[in-house]
Amino acid sequence: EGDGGTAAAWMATHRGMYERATRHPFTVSIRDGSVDLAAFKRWLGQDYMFVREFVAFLASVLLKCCKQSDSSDMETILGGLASLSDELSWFKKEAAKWSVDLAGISPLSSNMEYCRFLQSFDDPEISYTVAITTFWIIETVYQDSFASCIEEGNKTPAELLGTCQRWGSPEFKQYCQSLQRIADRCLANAPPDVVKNAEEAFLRVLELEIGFWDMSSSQS
Ligand code: HMH
Repeated sequence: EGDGGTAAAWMATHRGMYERATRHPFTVSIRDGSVDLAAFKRWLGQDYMFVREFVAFLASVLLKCCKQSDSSDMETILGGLASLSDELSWFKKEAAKWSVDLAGISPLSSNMEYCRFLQSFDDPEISYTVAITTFWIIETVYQDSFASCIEEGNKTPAELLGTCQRWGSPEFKQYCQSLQRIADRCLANAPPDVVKNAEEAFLRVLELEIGFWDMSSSQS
C-alpha cells in the first residue's frame, strides 16, 4: 500500500521536512500530555477558519476533476467535500465545549498565508494533478500527526482524544490512501513540468503546515 508510487518517493526524499510537519512539537505535546490548552484552543479556532477555506479549495479540486472527465475520482473527492460539512459542525461543537468564540476570531498570519495558497488553485491553469497531489498531502499531514497521538503509549489528555481520532482513525487513513492512489496515477501520467510543479506544491504544503503548528503553539 502506497509503495512504489511518486507520492511515497517524495515522502522518503523529503523525510526531514515531512517529519517536521508530522512530528511537530505541538502534536508531540498532545501525545505526551504536556500540551498547553491555550495553544490547543488557538489551533481549534484557527483551524475552523482554515477548514472553511478548505471547502472552497476542495470545490476547485472537484471542478478540475470533473473537467478531466475520464476518471472515477469524482466520488472520492465528493465524499471528502461532503464530510467537511460534518467537520464544520464538529468544530462548532468542540468550540462550544472549550468556550472558543468562533465568531470573534480573526485569522493569524500563517493561516492567512495558507489560505492564500489554497485560493491560488482557483486558477484554471493549475492542473488537476497538482491540485489532487496538494489535497492528498494536506490531509496526510493531519492523518499522520494525529494518528501518532493515539498510538500505543500515548499520554494524550482524554478531552483531546476525540480530536485526534477525527484525523487519526483507520477510516481517515484509508481515505488518505485513496487520495494517494489517485495522485500517484495522475503523476505517473503527467509530463515532467507538471510533476515538478506538484513536487513544489507538496513541499509548500509541508512548509505551510509547519507554520500552522508554529502559529498554534506560540502567538506570533
Ligand atoms: C491546517 N491542515 C490544516 N488543517 C486541516 N484541517 C487539515 C490540514 C486537514 O483537513
